[in-house]
Amino acid sequence: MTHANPMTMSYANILFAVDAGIARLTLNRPDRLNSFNDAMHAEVREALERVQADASVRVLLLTGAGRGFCAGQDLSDRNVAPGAEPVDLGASIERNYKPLVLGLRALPLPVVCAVNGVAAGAGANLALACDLVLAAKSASFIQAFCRIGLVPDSGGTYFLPRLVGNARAMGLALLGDKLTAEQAAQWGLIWQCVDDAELPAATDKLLATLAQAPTRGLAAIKRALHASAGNSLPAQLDLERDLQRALGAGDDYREGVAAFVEKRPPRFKGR
Ligand code: T3D
Repeated sequence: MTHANPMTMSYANILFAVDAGIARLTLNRPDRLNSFNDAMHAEVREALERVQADASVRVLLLTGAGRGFCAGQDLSDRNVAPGAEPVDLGASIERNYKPLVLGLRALPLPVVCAVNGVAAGAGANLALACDLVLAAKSASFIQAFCRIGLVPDSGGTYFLPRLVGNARAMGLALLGDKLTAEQAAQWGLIWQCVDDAELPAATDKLLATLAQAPTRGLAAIKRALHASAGNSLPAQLDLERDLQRALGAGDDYREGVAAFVEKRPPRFKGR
């Protein structure tokens, strides 16, 4: 499907385009397996601000160029040689990784991650911060932090135990072994693993579905599921009530019910 006004923005370290309700953000430093430096972080932040500000966007895709998805922080970007001045990694997290993860989680639309190759370090946890993760069979997930004396960041210590339980989270984080995409899907770390050749078509199909969906309703589902980890059952029931009340007053709910009654496909506007 082609939109009347497809929009492509020019960046040095990412590709970003909006078309037909779909925003596509591709990490684009393939010679470094799309690892993050400050410049790439800044471009991703700006692209996410565009997504947030553009009411026509109904779904966001995050993926990587080349053979990798993302290898986390660019380890060649700073001097950490023995004897060098210590670097403040906390400042890097505060400035870059924390806003990135929180920004993706807070976006009021579904975020799809198509993991096209290896996802290591913060790259693995960036994928887990997305709402639906598809991965090519040849892709893998590596909690590489322990190999360089660090702790999983970008939400790794939050997502892993919640997604796969403590035993598997400990194994992944303490050993830093490669987890294949197939195993990741079997463990419930990701939504789906598909054959490499099928990843583009499977991703496009998912994006097309989500771009036609009742976006405001999906945003509420995302919000409720994310809130459930920290809520009691009564608090969660209250949240569901409040969200349902707001959605029940919306156009998409009326359209969904009308379409059901009239036995026709719904035409959701995302409101
Ligand atoms: O700001 C902060 O530092 C705090 C935040 C930290 C967040 C983090 O993400 S810390 C963890 C950083 N990431 C890693 O430790 C992963 C490092 N990479 C790897 O272990 C391996 O590259 C992979 C397992 C991901 C893939 O292995 P392989 O054999 O498929 O590829 P390769 O040959 O290692 O990498 C290909 C090229 O990409 C290579 O460059 P070359 O030799 O062709 O010129 C390699 O150096 C480069 N590359 C891969 N990962 C990184 C990288 N360059 C810079 N930084 C990287 N993270």
